[in-house]
Amino acid sequence: MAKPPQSVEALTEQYGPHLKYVPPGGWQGESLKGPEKLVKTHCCFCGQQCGIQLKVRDNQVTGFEPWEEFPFNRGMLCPKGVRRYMQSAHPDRLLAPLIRTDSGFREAGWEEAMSLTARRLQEIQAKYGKDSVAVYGGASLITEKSYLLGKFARVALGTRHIDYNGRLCMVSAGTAYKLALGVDRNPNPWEDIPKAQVVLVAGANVGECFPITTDYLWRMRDNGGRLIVADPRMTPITRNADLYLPVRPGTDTALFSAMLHVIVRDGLADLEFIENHTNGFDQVAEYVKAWDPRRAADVTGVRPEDIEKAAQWFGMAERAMALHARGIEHHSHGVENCLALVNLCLATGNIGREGAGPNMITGQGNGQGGREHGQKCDQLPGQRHIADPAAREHVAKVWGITPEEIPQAGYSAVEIMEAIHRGEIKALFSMCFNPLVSLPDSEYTRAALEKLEFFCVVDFFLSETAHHADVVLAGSLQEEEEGVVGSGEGRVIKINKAVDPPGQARGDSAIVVDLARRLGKGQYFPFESTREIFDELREASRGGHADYYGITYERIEKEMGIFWPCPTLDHPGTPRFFEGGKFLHPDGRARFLVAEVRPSGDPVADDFPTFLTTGRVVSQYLSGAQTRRIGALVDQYPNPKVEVHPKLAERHGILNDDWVTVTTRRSSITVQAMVVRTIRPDTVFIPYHWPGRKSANRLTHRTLDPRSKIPEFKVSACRIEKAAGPQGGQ
Ligand SMILES: Nc1nc2c(c(=O)[nH]1)N[C@H]1C(S)=C(S)[C@@H](COP(=O)(O)OP(=O)(O)OC[C@H]3O[C@@H](n4cnc5c(=O)[nH]c(N)nc54)[C@H](O)[C@@H]3O)O[C@H]1N2
Ligand SMILES: Nc1nc2c(c(=O)[nH]1)N[C@H]1C(S)=C(S)[C@@H](COP(=O)(O)OP(=O)(O)OC[C@H]3O[C@@H](n4cnc5c(=O)[nH]c(N)nc54)[C@H](O)[C@@H]3O)O[C@H]1N2
Ligand code: SF4
Ligand SMILES: [Mo]
Repeated sequence: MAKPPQSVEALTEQYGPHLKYVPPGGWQGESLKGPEKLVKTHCCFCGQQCGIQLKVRDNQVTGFEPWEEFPFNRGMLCPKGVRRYMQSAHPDRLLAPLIRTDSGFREAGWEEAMSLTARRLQEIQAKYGKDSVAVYGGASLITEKSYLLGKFARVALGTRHIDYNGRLCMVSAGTAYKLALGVDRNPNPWEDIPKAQVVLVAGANVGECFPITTDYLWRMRDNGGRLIVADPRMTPITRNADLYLPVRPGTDTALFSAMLHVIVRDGLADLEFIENHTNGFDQVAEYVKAWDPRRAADVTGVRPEDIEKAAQWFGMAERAMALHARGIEHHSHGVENCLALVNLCLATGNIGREGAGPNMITGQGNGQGGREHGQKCDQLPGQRHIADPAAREHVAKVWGITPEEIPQAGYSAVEIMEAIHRGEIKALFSMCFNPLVSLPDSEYTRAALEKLEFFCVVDFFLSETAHHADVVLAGSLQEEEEGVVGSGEGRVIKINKAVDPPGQARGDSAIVVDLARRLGKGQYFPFESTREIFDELREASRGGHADYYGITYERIEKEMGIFWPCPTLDHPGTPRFFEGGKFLHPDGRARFLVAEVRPSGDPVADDFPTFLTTGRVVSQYLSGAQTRRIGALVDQYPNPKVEVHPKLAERHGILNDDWVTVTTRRSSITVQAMVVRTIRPDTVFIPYHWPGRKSANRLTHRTLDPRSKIPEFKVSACRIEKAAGPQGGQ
């Protein structure tokens, strides 16, 4: 179907200044008359998954109450959590399916939209083969939906290609942990943090992105522990840090290698632990010999004496933890960065004990659960590998098909875009992903979306990506279907249904099941509820690393969540991994792997001399599709700004609030300056929550980590110059 061109201007116009809405019943639902009830559930935003009680009246979420008993956050919430209820009854909510016409979208009935979708997918597969259709999932979806999508792609469509937005998120850490420790999960429950004597926070803006974790860090410090922060920016927690390492973007492997160098040199390594529980130490020790703190200081910009101090604190502590997030993971060597940090913990015996271990801080709401049960391109449920014959056999049996019928591994998220450009993939079914804003090099993404012969999006808002769809199916908010999510800790918790989808909107899982039936595969999709999907997932995960068999909805509610693996109904769950030095590789040992220091994919040069790094601010969430619609959050940070150090600003004659054009090898955007002393003078930072002309991802590049396939969002080469005013008027 011909698509009317979507200009950057049109999208900026539509999604630029955000409105201050008042929903039909008023924000507090003042005019609603029905009885009020409270529903215990979790925040729909980040991976902390705070417990919250939603206030419900007349099938509308009208507010919230804290849920003091939920152990993780004990009633605390951040600015996003306290506003999430404002999505319910939002005027932008999609209430019926939309079909593209030559003059824009028109509303359609479900019968028409679904039969069109099924027909187009079938026609395209008949013409170009099964693998010409790809599926995108998302880690904001409850685990049942992510399991269902994996099965839908492989059984209903029979395509190899399914991947999800978590590919832009925790995959470098997941890949590294799997390689080194044998499993993709955090070793420690969060209650371990206050027990650590030293915590190294590397590339995580805990204050703005994981606000509730700051409470755990402060308790650690109240107990006498020390906080070390490695970040090119002095993020809010740095004010209370004992040591700050202002690392140059893209150089963490050198920093951690030098720390290990000092630890080995000074005899701080735990040789007994290394001998009894690990392999490969000698090669790593040999590699880091060349990385003395002076050499690392040249590369990282961190003073050698600070590297020495960090290493000594970490090496001498009885209990040390490393917490890391996307700052060290969003790199073309993100896996190396994480391996280098894991090596530090293994070398000092800091793992498998209270208050000791490396831990990735999971980002997305269901970042953990969403990466365990098959919506990744190379994965089957239970965190099994799709190429493993035993895994294929087990899952095929649960699905009622033969192992040969399960397709092999397909492309990852960015690779799917590349395959669309090559003409290999012709149709895309996308649920819970806004790639036009979130993928690097957004002009490339836009061109790919325009090339598709058929594109179907399931969302509750008309995201920027959905503007390019042929069919938009009105799906559900988190509070509109019951299910489970896995929090960053590895705790499986229960999302309770608070309201029905409004208008003609439907539950996401009902949409997928309906589509599978229309594709002639109804016998494999007999589900009438998410509970039935969960029960099948339990069987499918049985015996895998992420074994959910012993977890039931009832147990979760009674026990305030259960940590996987939980293989039997009377198993207590597994909050802490690797106790007693038992790792999940077949020989039970952890692996030291050499983490080579490698350059970034978009090197600085004379014409692009400054590092650009991108990330988040506290009041916005991801692509902003949700938070840019919540007036009270928009007010806190209405437009992206570029953080510039006073020295760099002075060199370019830039004052606070001046307009600045930031240019990379791809494109340029013009935003206002925020002149701050809290960033390295060779680096600028732009948050990425906006589309169109305000999109940081117009600037970023598509270099991927070869193993995790994560894009390098954290380092681009750029130049900045003062601009006369906003580009084309903003
Ligand atoms: N408010 C808010 N909270 C969120 C989200 C959100 O969108 N908004 N998203 C959630 C999700 S999905 C995620 S993944 C997490 C992300 O959470 P974080 O990873 O904490 O957030 P980012 O802002 O992406 O980047 C973290 C830090 O990395 C630093 N950094 C940049 N380059 C480097 C580098 O080369 N080395 C080091 N050591 N640090 C570097 C940045 O300065 C930044 O302070 O947040 C979750 N929580
Ligand atoms: N430059 C730069 N780019 C980045 C990053 C960065 O640091 N810098 N960070 C990356 C990271 S860590 C992440 S996680 C990605 C996130 O990137 P995205 O996943 O694209 O971001 P979201 O905003 O979560 O988009 C999800 C879409 O799904 C919809 N949605 C949410 N929940 C549901 C649901 O339950 N059902 C349905 N049907 N739809 C739903 C939302 O309305 C939204 O339109 O961005 C990445 N992009
Ligand atoms: S910290 Fe995360 S889960 Fe908790 S309220 Fe904020 S956004 Fe929601
Ligand atoms: Mo993320």
